[in-house]
Amino acid sequence: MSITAVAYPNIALIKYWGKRDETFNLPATGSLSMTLDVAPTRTTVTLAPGADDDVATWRGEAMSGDDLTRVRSFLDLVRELAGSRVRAVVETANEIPTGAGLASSASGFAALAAAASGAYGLDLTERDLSRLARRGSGSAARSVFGALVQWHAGRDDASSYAEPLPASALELALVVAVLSPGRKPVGSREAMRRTAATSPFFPAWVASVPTELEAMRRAIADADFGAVGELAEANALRMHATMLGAVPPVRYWNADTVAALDLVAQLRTDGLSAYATMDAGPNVKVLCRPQDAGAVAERFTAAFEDVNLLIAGPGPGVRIEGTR
Ligand code: 2P0
Repeated sequence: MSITAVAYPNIALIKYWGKRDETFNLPATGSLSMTLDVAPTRTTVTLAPGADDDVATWRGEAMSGDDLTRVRSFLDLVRELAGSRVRAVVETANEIPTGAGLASSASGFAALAAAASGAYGLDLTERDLSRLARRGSGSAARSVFGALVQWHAGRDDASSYAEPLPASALELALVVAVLSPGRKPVGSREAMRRTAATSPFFPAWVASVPTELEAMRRAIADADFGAVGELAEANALRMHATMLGAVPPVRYWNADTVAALDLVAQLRTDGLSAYATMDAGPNVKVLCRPQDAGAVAERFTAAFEDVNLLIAGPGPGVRIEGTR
């Protein structure tokens, strides 16, 4: 049995930062994101009866170390649900440009959850697929669905899942400006843990997110682009402020980050409705209306000698592409 699934990355407008429970990957707060239409991950899971252990490849090369351990632990979860001891071969590839700051773990675990649950014969609802993907990586719970998605923090494993927001007339584009490729100094998992454990600002973050989520839901329902942008930018800055309060501080920003944020502010002064968001890295992503994305990209090209740009719109949820 062999199943191939495809999933896309997502970018949070209200961020997930901090866990309440590490075993079940329960977040401290809810979050809200847009699934993108660029940089998919394609994953095939093939059952291998008789094999001693799981094998995984990424773009044809054998995975090892922590990456392999994470895939195996995830397959153990699926096997537990399916009552199976059969090992598997996992082949995965993504088109995410290295260092683009688009987390590959979200698309990666959404695709793995769909392919593995299918290969092991689990017939999951989308909600249960989202819960399963969450166990691999929190943000993967959101990539199960397309376009605008909310992940409910929930109280426990059963109640922490993502679901699509009601249809809205809001049109969004995201310009990803990659100014600083290369590995980040602290991975997001460790940075999150440190922030929750040591930042005196973390309780304030947890207390403020529910109100921000409500405001964001309203702004989306009203298709109020300006309100969506303002809320998203403020939320991203608050997430980073919370990290800066950690001991030792988690600072992803560099000089290019500040220059890019200045440029986004300048775009607004110049009458272009654009707002910044950032994740666990130094790169800045710009939210704008689809018809403005080209102009935003041009301003980045003009301002920075060495910038790679990616323009994304809303993309689909995870789908099964093939069964053999
Ligand atoms: C988000 N990020 O909401 C936030 C904003 C990064 C910054 O979700 O430990 O890889 O696997 O649950 O999902 C990155 O964290 O963390 C993330 P785990 P994940 O998109």
